[in-house]
Amino acid sequence: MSGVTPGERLAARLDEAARRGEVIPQPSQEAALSVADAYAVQELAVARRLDRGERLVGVKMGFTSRQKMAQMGVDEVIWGRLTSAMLVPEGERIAPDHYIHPRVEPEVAFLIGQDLPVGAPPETITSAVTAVAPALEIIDSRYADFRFTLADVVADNASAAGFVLGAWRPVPPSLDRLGVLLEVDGRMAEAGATAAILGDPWRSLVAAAQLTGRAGMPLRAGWVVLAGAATAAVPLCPGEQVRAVIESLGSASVGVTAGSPRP
Ligand code: OOG
Ligand code: MG
Repeated sequence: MSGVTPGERLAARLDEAARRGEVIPQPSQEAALSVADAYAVQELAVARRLDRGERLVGVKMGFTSRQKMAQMGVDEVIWGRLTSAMLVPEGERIAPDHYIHPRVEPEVAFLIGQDLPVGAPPETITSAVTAVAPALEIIDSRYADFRFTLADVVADNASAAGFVLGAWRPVPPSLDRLGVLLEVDGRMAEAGATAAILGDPWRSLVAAAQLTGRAGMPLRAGWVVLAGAATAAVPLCPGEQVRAVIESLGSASVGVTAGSPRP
């Protein structure tokens, strides 16, 4: 016996797939995978990144909007881990060859100002937020055509690949009625509103604190929480410039270099 568990083996395959920009088969097609097991695989896969020197810098929420649930064919909110290597500086141009089939989506980001105890009440959770920012999330499923079950995508760290933060700003009085635009090369690709995020992005923040707390990973000072996409995601293609604009919060943008064609 090698002593390697099936969860560790799957975590290694997912981690390698992300590093190499290669797809792997959906785990659920090979063996039964519960959502709880999938979160354990996610933790193991991200631990490999941490072993290479990346730092945990926050969490991302997934499927907090009906648009995303419908686009991806799932019906439950999930979460994933953000690491330091995933942060793409605002305005940067990224190389497309690094990804498999990246997509981009507009999000609201929260900055956590203090460590949160497990089981903190919603008021404590919301008052720990010191700033908010418009954000872009780059997602890149390690499965062909972004096809997965809920457990598959949880194991794959909720398709996390990168994120871009616009300027942090003080917490506004409310966040639930802000218009959201996703622009590609200056043209509108998707439009929506922050209300699409569980009715109010604050609900997503509270859910993030509760879900991660229950998993023994409560939110910490300095962490970022991505509340989940306000619209469907769009493909991120070589040569493009993408911008998320959130009413009264500002914008976050990222470019993609022309890149080299895939072999
Ligand atoms: C999973 C990630 C979902 C969101 O904002 O809803 C997500 C996926 O769509 O592949 O990040
Ligand atoms: Mg997202």
